[in-house]
Amino acid sequence: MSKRADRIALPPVTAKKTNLACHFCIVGCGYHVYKWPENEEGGRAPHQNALGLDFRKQLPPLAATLTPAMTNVITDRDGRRYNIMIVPDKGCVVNQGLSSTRGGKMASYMYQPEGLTKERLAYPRLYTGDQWLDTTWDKALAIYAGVHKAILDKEGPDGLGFNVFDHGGAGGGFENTWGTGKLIFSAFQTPFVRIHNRPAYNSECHATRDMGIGELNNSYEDTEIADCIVSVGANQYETQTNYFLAHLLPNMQGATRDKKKKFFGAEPQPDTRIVFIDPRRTPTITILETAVGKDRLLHLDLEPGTDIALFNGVFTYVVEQGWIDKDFIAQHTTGFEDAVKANRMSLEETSRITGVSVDKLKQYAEWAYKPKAPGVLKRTCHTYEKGIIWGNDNYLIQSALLNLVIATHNVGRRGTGCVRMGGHQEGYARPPYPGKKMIYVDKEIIEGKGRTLTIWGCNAFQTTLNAEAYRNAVLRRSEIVKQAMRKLRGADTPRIVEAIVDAVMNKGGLFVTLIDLYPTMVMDAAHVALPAAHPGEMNLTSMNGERRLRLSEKFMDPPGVAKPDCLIAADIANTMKRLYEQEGNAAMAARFAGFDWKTEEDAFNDGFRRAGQPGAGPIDSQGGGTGYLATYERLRKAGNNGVQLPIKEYKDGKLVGTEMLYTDNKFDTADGKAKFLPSPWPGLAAPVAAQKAKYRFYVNNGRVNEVWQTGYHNKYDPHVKDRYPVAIIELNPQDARELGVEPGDIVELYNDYGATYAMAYPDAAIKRNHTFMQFGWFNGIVGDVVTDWTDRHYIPYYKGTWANIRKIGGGDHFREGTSFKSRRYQT
Ligand SMILES: Nc1nc2c(c(=O)[nH]1)N[C@H]1C(S)=C(S)[C@@H](COP(=O)(O)OP(=O)(O)OC[C@H]3O[C@@H](n4cnc5c(=O)[nH]c(N)nc54)[C@H](O)[C@@H]3O)O[C@H]1N2
Ligand SMILES: Nc1nc2c(c(=O)[nH]1)N[C@H]1C(S)=C(S)[C@@H](COP(=O)(O)OP(=O)(O)OC[C@H]3O[C@@H](n4cnc5c(=O)[nH]c(N)nc54)[C@H](O)[C@@H]3O)O[C@H]1N2
Ligand SMILES: [Mo]
Repeated sequence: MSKRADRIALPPVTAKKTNLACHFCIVGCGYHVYKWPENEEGGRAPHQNALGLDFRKQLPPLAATLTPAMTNVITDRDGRRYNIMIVPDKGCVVNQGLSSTRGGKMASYMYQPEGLTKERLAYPRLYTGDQWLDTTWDKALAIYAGVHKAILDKEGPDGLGFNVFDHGGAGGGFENTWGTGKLIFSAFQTPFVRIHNRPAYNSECHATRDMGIGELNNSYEDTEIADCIVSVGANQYETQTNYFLAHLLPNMQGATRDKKKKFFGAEPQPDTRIVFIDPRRTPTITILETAVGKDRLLHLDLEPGTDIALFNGVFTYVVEQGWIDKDFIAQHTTGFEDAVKANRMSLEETSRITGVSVDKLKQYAEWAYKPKAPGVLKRTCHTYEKGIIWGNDNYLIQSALLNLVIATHNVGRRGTGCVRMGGHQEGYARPPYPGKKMIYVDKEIIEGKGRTLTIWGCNAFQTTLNAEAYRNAVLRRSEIVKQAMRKLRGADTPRIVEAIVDAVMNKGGLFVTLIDLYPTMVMDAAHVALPAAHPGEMNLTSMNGERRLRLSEKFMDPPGVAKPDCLIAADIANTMKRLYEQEGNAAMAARFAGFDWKTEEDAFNDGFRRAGQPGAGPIDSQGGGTGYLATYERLRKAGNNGVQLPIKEYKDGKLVGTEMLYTDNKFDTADGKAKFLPSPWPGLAAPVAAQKAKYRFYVNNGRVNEVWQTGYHNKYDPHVKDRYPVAIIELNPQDARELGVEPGDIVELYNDYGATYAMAYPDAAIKRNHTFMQFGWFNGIVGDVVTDWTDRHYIPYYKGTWANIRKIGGGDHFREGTSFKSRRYQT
């Protein structure tokens, strides 16, 4: 898409129309795709274009959201070229016609051999020692399977490493998590696996699950009808944009009063209030202040990493005030008294630790938990994300928060809930993890363990903790394999396999495979690269943050010979199976059986649907039960509104879902009772505290609106790359002056773990000695200065590290092309 495009071709009425849930975040906004031959165009009269809009006169405001970025020209495998237009669906209850700056560019990010996405992997590639060469699937699979089989035979599966996505949307969906999971856990049976965003195979939510409460337990509608919203470590405007615009904001603006009446009748309806718990003044906070004023908004700008103390103090206070649901606690929970005892903390002590005044703590407690009339509990919806998931002790923070939520019965009632805001959409369906205990995979790789590493739809080079040390180890070990490959001349597959196996078994090498859309930074270490397909190029089901399952339909071909991940998994399994059959090993061949899928629908039916069949037992607590009711055909009909899992029944031609979990007060514990967990304040972990003692700046980090994750598409998009040529670091202007740093200057961050670069972006909203750095960007990797400390389940504290900053040089050329206006819209 050219930067200067100012004209949009309209879809003719004959355009093919399909559904697509945006794959750029958990919210999963509904979009419609229109596709029609390149040389055709619809007319401006409403009956002449597929949008049914009258373009002969000026459209009324917001009648349609249409930009050149929502269009593209694509080429299918038969060589035919088509226009595509991907526009938000007004009929979708999730986004109601809104589009984010990310989803609104989906069309631009579909494959175009001459355009923005031209770097996509289209063919399998083999690193021959000194050069990447395109090769065939057969050759690449033969080498991959040959190496894996040799290691499996020699020493079993423990050294077969995988970094793999576990989610929905792109790089996920039920089809692909099932395909990869079945391959890795049932066929290879390796425990040496980590998830895309953390260094082990585990949950982001151990504590809440131990307490019996799954993390996606309400609907976006509950945010619309809540009396109070408590947002903890989440920046919804930038990270769940249309959840914020279509659900949170309308409630704060009073636009949902009628809905509340419908739900709650005569129950008192106080003006909605919101409490943000975040060390940083986020764009979400400033935008909301601008939209609805400051009176009903409270920001608890706590000291980094002190959430546990904050929740314990407020829990103690709320219990003392009697603002709890005693009957509910008595009948449906266990462990209350122990938690009260273990977590007791006065508001004065809480204030001393968190830096939040006693008055503000009381205000929070009153807004969120003080009954709205005698005996009438508030309906408070708690939403949290990476500020505490990647916070100072994930397990204890979630315990502390949930204690407060359970005591005040803010779960299982409409208008309440305690939920992750979420990252990607979800699509989890996998056999159980085969390991006896979790493994800190990254650390073991650094220590020289593991023989192979398949990096599948993720990129730890840019996103892991202690990232510089990690990259260093992987690059060093992969180079040993490259050396061995470099010496080969005219070698056939067995000889190539032999050389690789020798390098990894005897010389400390690591054989690295990338399965991705793009040749990412991981290519620096890889030996084989396999091209994957993403939504739109395949059929894919995933669920959003309110468990809404949708089918995103295929509307175009993937580039070259790229394939859906589930079918790549099947190819790997089938190649392994053939190798074992050839040597007459029926037992091992059987382990790799069950992958005779022709399409992604076969993978869906094998995984998601079978998981839910009566008697088979649920594989995933959120998808299980009655999953067999879901077919592609029914989901296609359910359109962008889909169905909220778990599915209850199929009635009158419709799938019937579940809006809220735990309305029956039966929780996911053995005795069905929600469980309080003691979570006393532990302080900062020693390695983190050591950085804090030694270095000046708190290096907070996370997302910016325009960029999706590692920027795998964005880095080729001038609209985004010119805005963020280097990862930005927001810092206080006074601090910047002291460092002699101007906006746009390049600075170095360094501490005991590593060093990286960033582009200075001073903003008065950032406190003295605090910073906020864009995470995951290819040019400036904050993970280089993140410590290797994790909680007991190997959950990192990505958000908390400290570093020094020094100026590297002037950024004149960045200043010319980049705006340094505050990213916080303010009046
Ligand atoms: N310091 C710090 N570190 C963090 C975080 C933080 O807040 N701070 N956040 C963490 C979190 S929450 C996350 S989610 C991670 C993100 O870390 P990653 O998951 O590693 O980052 P992504 O960019 O989402 O990686 C997706 C990769 O898969 C490819 N891809 C996309 N779609 C497909 C597909 O359909 N198939 C295949 N095979 N590949 C595909 C993309 O090209 C890209 O290379 O980072 C984590 N790391
Ligand atoms: N635009 C955009 N949207 C995205 C993504 C993206 O890459 N770009 N990625 C998606 C993914 S995978 C994820 S996981 C989500 C993440 O969504 P969010 O969690 O909303 O985003 P983050 O920016 O990672 O971090 C949230 C907040 O944590 C705060 N924080 C830092 N330390 C602390 C602390 O000690 N206590 C508390 N209470 N807060 C703290 C930060 O100041 C920050 O405002 O976003 C999703 N949406
Ligand atoms: Mo995430």
